Amino acid sequence: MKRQTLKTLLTGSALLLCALCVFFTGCGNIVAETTEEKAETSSHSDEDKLTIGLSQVGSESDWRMASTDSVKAAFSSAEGYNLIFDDAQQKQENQLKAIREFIDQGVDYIILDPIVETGWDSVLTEAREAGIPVIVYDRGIEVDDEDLYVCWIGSDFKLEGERACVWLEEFLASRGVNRNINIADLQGTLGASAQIGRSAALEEAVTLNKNWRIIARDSGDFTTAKGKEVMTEMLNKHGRDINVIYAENDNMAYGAIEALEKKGYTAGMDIENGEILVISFDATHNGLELTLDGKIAANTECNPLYGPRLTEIIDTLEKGGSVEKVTYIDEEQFSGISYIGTIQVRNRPYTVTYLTEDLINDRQY
Ligand code: GYE
Repeated sequence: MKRQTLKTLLTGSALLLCALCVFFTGCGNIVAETTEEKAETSSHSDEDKLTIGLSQVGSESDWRMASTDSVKAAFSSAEGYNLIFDDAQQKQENQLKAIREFIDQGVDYIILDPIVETGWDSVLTEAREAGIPVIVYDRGIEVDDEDLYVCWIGSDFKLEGERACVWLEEFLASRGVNRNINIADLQGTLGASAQIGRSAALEEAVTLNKNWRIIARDSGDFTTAKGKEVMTEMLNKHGRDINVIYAENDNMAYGAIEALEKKGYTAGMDIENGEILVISFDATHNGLELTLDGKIAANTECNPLYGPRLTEIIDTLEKGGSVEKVTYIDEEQFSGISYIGTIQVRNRPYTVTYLTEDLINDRQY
């Protein structure tokens, strides 16, 4: 009886144990299911999101930071994107690596702001083989097969340079300056389309204006620090012989101004009295403040707000629409002087906006 009871008890316990096991396993299953379900739900909503691999040049300038802020805001998770952002620190090899990683990750789109124009054929062929569309923006690329990318949207950098040079011609004419003009060209990253276009426009202008000469030319890599360093070397060599600094972006202009002020020179428009006239590009907030002060004579805008333009392209593609292969964006030009209101470039008028503090504060970057 006792044995029987024990047996019954044991059997009962075993049954209870089994029941508990079943229950807990069940529970386990329920827990697992719930987690799985959850994972599925969130991966579902993640799946709804487009995954974008974006290869950014670096963080070398104010312009670049504004551009990064713009794309990050536009491709936010709240807007329905899963953005994989890579900062290449101004090295093309880092961009090539990032693009290959995007391909491995199977992103939906690759967006590229290329540091330099050449060297993209192989990696873009790999992207095409993986069936991933590539959108290029800001700086451009040179590839054998234009079908390697869907489209490019960016600035006409040569036109920016032409506008800057025509402004200088008009300014010198308005002041009756007839002397030889010695120019120091502070170039951007060599091989970048922003550098190629802006430098080419200056070369052309020097050919057209017989009394203009480029007496110094070197790359400041679009940064303040390098701009200052290169300008210091140029001033050591040429000193007051330099009349005009053609800085191919605002950050190099800041560096150049710091360098010349350190040596006791003045950045300004009175060339006849030894001031050094600075021309710049980008029209960022600080660049425009210096333009309002007259330390930068004219500042030709390069608009960095690419986020909304890129999401619009992707929206169109997602809806099965087609996009323009090449799109140039409209840009402005600013100066702290009021009397050059319009210039003629490529046979059409371009406005030069007379700056005010309010205008600077109303801008988005
Ligand atoms: O002018 C400069 C930046 O690619 C247009 O790159 C851009 C240039 C811009 O570093 O500030």
